[in-house]
Amino acid sequence: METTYVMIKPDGVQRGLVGEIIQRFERKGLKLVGLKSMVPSEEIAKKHYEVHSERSFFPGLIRFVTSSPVVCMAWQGRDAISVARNLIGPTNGRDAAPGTIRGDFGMDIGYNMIHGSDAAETAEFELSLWFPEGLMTWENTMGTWVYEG
Ligand code: DAT
Ligand code: MG
Repeated sequence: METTYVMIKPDGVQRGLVGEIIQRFERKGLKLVGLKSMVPSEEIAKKHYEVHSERSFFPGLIRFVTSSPVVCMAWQGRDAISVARNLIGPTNGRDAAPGTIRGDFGMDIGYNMIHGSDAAETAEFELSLWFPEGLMTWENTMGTWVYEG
């Protein structure tokens, strides 16, 4: 089982898409093992996007992501990292296929509503950054009808 870090960014919250977005992960069959909302500090935002710190869009990205609440989530399942990235779609909403979150709701590379970890190492780093308190362990009885074996 993999666990991935997913975050609805300020534009997704401001646009009232929180329920719609969470529903897509739920319906897919992923298990929710972490959920909270906060206005991120500059410190946590900079750590999260550290790989982009030399890019020209970095200052604007930090301003944006710290501007109002985000919804932090941890979703678990088989291949959860790639499954979540596929639900989310490519970075620029204008290139994203309909059916993906960015394809259905996004028109801009900067305002793309949602973040999803891109690899096992980044998932581990991001989950410990945003959920230092740890994640929930629980039995999802519906899971027996999500995976055949
Ligand atoms: P993703 O969120 O699809 O993993 P990324 O890791 O390449 O994309 O970039 C992180 C975020 O930075 C992305 O969601 C939006 C912003 N961003 C990336 N490239 C950008 C660009 N060329 N101009 C403005 N914002 C950009
Ligand atoms: Mg990324």
